[in-house]
Amino acid sequence: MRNLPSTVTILSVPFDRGATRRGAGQGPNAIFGSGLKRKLDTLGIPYRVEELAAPPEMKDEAHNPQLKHVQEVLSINELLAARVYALAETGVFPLVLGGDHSIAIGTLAGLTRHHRNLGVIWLDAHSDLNTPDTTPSGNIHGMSLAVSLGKGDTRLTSIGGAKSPIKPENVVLIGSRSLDQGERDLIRQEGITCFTMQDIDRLGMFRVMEEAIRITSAGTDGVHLSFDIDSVDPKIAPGTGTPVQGGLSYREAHLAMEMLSESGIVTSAEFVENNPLLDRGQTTSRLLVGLIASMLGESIL
Ligand code: HAR
Ligand code: MN
Ligand code: MN
Ligand code: MN
Repeated sequence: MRNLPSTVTILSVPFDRGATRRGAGQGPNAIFGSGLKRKLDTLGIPYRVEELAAPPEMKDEAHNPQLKHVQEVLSINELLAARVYALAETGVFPLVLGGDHSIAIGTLAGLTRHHRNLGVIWLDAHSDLNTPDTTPSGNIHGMSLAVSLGKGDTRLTSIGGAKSPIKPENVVLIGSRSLDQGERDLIRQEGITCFTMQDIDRLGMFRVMEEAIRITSAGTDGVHLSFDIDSVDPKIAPGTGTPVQGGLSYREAHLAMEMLSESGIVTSAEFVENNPLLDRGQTTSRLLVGLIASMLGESIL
């Protein structure tokens, strides 16, 4: 075992209004039900658990089909940003359990109030780089990285108050295989490093992760891991709302977590888009417990 963080605060965020399919709101409970606490006890990692209550469903006065459920998304992410900021200030490792990926808006808003120059590793089948102008769905979980780069609806980009937005050169996307045209344009325009599944096929996960670690740790004052479970192939992680074929294998996903742990660069993490209503038994939740353990320092030998 190596590089165990000193204390972890698990923030459970049972929120799923950023997506079309409901169920990711039950993701955190499913992960606990699959033995996360037992696993952390075994690893000897001290932790606390907090739950952020999801906001009540709100009447959307000015319903915008390009920005669905924006009131609820604003409300949960303001709470989350404040909590993550406070945790980062005290030096504990924030481990956020989602919830759909729209909660990355709050996590990153809180982190960038503390870290002036944060690196971000975004493992996802998607890039979540849409804006209200480019979104094909209106779902805000497809916009969270764009918002964190300062692009999109100003109510979303100003969550968490004054902070330094993520710099595109500090972001690395890994596992991408479903990108919309507006997202491709933004990746090119901003010069964001993107390791697609084809890159992983060609270079291997080991080299991709070496590069990702190098890029996100160069000159930064912290690195956040944003792990969307749909980065993993739906054959082994079926419990997710927008599955895309041709994803990471079990070992590729674990190797990524093991290398991040060995590198010692990761200062916060979130695991999102686990939807137990779509899972095959506890296949996906159990996989997540294993991946979180690897990221926190569990080693094979
Ligand atoms: N790109 C599509 C959209 O914007 C799908 C994004 C959805 N899914 C996620 N995000 N799980 O990673 O609607
Ligand atoms: Mn710090
Ligand atoms: Mn995502
Ligand atoms: Mn995704």
